[in-house]
Amino acid sequence: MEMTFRWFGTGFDTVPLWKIRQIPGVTGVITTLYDKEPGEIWEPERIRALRSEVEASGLHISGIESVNIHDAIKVGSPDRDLYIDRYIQTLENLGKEDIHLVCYNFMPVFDWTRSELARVRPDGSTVLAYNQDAIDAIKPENMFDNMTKDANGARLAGWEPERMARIKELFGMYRDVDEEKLFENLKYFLERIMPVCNKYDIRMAVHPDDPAWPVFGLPRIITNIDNLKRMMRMVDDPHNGVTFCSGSYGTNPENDLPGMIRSLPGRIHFAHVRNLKFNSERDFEEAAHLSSDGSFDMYEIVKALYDIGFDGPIRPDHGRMIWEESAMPGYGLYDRALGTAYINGLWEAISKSGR
Ligand SMILES: [Mn+2]
Repeated sequence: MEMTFRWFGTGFDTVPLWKIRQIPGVTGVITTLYDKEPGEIWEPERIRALRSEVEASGLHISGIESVNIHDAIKVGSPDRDLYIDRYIQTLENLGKEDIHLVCYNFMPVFDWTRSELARVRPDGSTVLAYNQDAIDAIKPENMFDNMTKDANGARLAGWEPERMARIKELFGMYRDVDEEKLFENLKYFLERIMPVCNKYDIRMAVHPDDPAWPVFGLPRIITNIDNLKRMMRMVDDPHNGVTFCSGSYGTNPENDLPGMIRSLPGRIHFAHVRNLKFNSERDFEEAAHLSSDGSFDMYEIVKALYDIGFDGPIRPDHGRMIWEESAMPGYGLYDRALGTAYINGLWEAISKSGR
């Protein structure tokens, strides 16, 4: 594995590259052009400038999270080919800059969803949390206000104000899209992009839906191992792979996380490692990465990645907000740096005990 850290880019991230460079073991960043709308082409000059900036700090670009997918592609509307052509052009431009990993998601309307962005934990830290009853009480059109009120002024990925202003139109677009249709449209998209992925050796890594079940009556398909296997079979190319995000799949306690990892050898291209604490079946909050702070066995998760020979980028995922840091919720420096050190420690111990 390669230890990496998510970085949203200068002007968007509160954490500068030089601080990331000082976290032991981190050699790469997972980054993006945060101002790009889904459907826009990423110009070679912009990608080159991003690459130069990252490399000047002594790091490199380990992958892109994310190149977002236009709704026309997800709903399969007649203009989807135009947007797929643009996506292919972006992939080509990334490939030419020696970038070989792209994370994306296939969630309708809403990206990752939480009911709170700053729930206070017993130790005084704040975390993102999800309560099903609270979500059930919110109208979809009010989700944006709910999501952004505790965002410390940050622009949240997937919750851009321009997008949320079109919320009713978006719901209309997805009216006739069910799970089957979503699978079909994903297949169509993947089949069209595989040639460029093969040409430049770009690994596509779909991020799971978070939480891993339908919200607001919208279908969600990247939720469990059966659906993942179906997706791998339907476009059976090693470049069609997954982002294994423990925190997202783990929202459903029926997902056996180490078991899922072990059944996807060669198809996990990127790993997000974090922990959740379940307070009840309908309520969870994000926790420190340490196993004992949450509900997951982080040793077993990291060991499964080690055992399948995982060689892609790994990154700590959402951290708690601690030590009076003010940052995009989930994306402060301190707790993610602690998470990095912990994952590195698990990895070293596992690799040495296997000798
Ligand atoms: Mn994730």
